[in-house]
Amino acid sequence: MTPAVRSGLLAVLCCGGMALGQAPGPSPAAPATAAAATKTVELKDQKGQVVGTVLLLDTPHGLLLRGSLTGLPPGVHAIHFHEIGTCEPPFKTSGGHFNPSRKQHGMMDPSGMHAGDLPNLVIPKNGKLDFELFALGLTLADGPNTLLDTDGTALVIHAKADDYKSQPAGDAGDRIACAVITR
Ligand SMILES: [Cu+2]
Repeated sequence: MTPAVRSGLLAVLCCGGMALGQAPGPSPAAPATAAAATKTVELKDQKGQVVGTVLLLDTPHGLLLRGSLTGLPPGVHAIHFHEIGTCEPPFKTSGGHFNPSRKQHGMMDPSGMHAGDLPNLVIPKNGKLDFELFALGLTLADGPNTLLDTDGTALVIHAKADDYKSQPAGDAGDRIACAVITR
């Protein structure tokens, strides 16, 4: 007589601890806030007279321009960044507009605009104007849109308004003031 063997089988379904994916710890170092690059440039007219200064201030999105003008003729005047950093009167040596991505001229052109295109300045009767402008995507730091490339760039003010659409430069007329932007 064999004692009945009761084989009790206890199946234990165990909810094994689910491995919790461990998220990587927070990055220990907060991003360093580098001091913004700035540069101040001097605008001169064709006689070599200083007619203004412009502070170029690098931001995460582009360049902020803070300018102060005296002695230029009143009215609406185009202002652009041009592709070469020389200002010999009549300032043709500064070349065409700064245009590293080979676009058409003008904010009104669907295939535009030049990186160096900016809105017009409106100079009052007394010739004094403080202004701020913003150039989206431009920088003083290294990269394709830097104003401080090997030959530099120039900031140029024209005799007439930019119509924002005529090729290649907005029908803005003569170049009446120029500032060299180089390292
Ligand atoms: Cu121009």
